[in-house]
Amino acid sequence: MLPVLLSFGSNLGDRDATLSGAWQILGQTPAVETVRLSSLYETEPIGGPAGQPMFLNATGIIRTTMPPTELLETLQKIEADFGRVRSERWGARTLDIDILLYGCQIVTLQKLTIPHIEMLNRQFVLVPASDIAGDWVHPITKKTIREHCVPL
Ligand code: A4P
Ligand code: MG
Repeated sequence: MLPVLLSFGSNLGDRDATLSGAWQILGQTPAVETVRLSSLYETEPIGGPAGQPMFLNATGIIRTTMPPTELLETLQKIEADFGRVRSERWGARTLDIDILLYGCQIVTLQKLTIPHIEMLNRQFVLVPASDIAGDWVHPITKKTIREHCVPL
């Protein structure tokens, strides 16, 4: 079982229910053990079209025996299950789950880059990650998440 740091984001629908529901489903997934979920943070949208609703962001530590690509597929299935609401924007995604860190492994595949390429540039990732994984060392920079999480 390797520890994996995940990020969760939602800015459509019942964001709270989506994030806690996704965490619960992960806990019921074979080969996955949920360890700890951060607090939920309401954050200004970064990038994307203007006028987007606020995000709710969190990070979570799981442990899994799944290899990275299989975990990605599992997470994408959970996104699909939770991430779609029936509204005029039918099909809009309400849940994004990214793999931030997978133990201390570095993965560079076309469909999967670990550590997540943008994680160090994003306060909405680093702040919740510091909550639960402050001592985790980024395998490329060799610095801890806490060291990367510089208050603005
Ligand atoms: N992919 C590659 N590496 C990874 C990885 N480590 N984890 C690929 C997960 N996926 C990874 O992602 C597109 C593709 O990235 C996947 O098919 C996978 O093969 P996606 O989630 O389907 O699509 P996306 O949302 O367009 O891309 P991405 O990269 O998840 O979006 P971003 O860049 O993360 O932006 N502002 C705030 N405040 N909070 C947010 O959560 N999120 C975004 C989404 C923008 N602004 C935000 C937030
Ligand atoms: Mg994603």
